[in-house]
Amino acid sequence: MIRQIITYPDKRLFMRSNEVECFDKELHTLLDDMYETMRAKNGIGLAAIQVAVPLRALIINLPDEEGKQHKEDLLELINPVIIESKGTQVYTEGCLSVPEYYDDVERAEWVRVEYHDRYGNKKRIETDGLLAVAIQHEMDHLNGHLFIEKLPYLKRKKFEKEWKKKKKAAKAKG
Ligand code: QAP
Ligand code: CO
Repeated sequence: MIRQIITYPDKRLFMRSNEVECFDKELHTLLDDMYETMRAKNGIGLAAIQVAVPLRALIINLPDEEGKQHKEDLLELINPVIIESKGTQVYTEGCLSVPEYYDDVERAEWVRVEYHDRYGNKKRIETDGLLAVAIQHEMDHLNGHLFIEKLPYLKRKKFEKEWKKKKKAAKAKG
C-alpha cells in the first residue's frame, strides 16, 4: 500500500524516532509499504518518519549504472548506528519530504554501520560514496534532522524564500 509522505515543515520530521523492539509482521508491512511508496515517488531512500511512523527504520535502493533500480539491491536498516566514519564528500541531495529542492551537503566519505535486518539479525556494512551519503541522510531523519538544516545560513534563507513562494503559488492555484 502506498502511504502519504509528510513534507517540510511538518513538526513530526523534527522528532527523534524510537527503537524498533518487535521484528514482527507489522514491521514487515511497514517496510513493504515504504518500498512501494518510495518507488511510486521516484525515491532512492526513505525513513519511516517520512510516512509518519516514528520508528528507527530506513530503506535505500540505489540505481545501477543504467539508472535502473532492482529490488534485490534493497537495503533495510533497523536501529542503525554509525560506529566509525572517515573523510568528507559533497553531494547534491534531495529529499521526498522537501520536494523539488536540491543542494550540496558535506558528509563523511566512508562509514561503518551496525544495524538489524527485518528479522532482527545483527548486520554490519562498510561503504563509501553515494551509499554512504544515503545512509547518513536517512539516519539523520531518525534523529529528526533534514538535509536543509546543514545548509549555510544564506542558502537556508534562499530555501525558505523559495519554499514560501512555492506555497503561495500552490495556494493561488487551489
Ligand atoms: C535521500 O532522496 C538521498 O525533490 C533520498 O521531487 C539524497 O530519494 C540519498 C526525490 C541524496 C542519496 C543522496 C526528491 C524525488 C527523491 C525530490 C530521495 C523529488 C522527487 C529523493
Ligand atoms: Co530525506
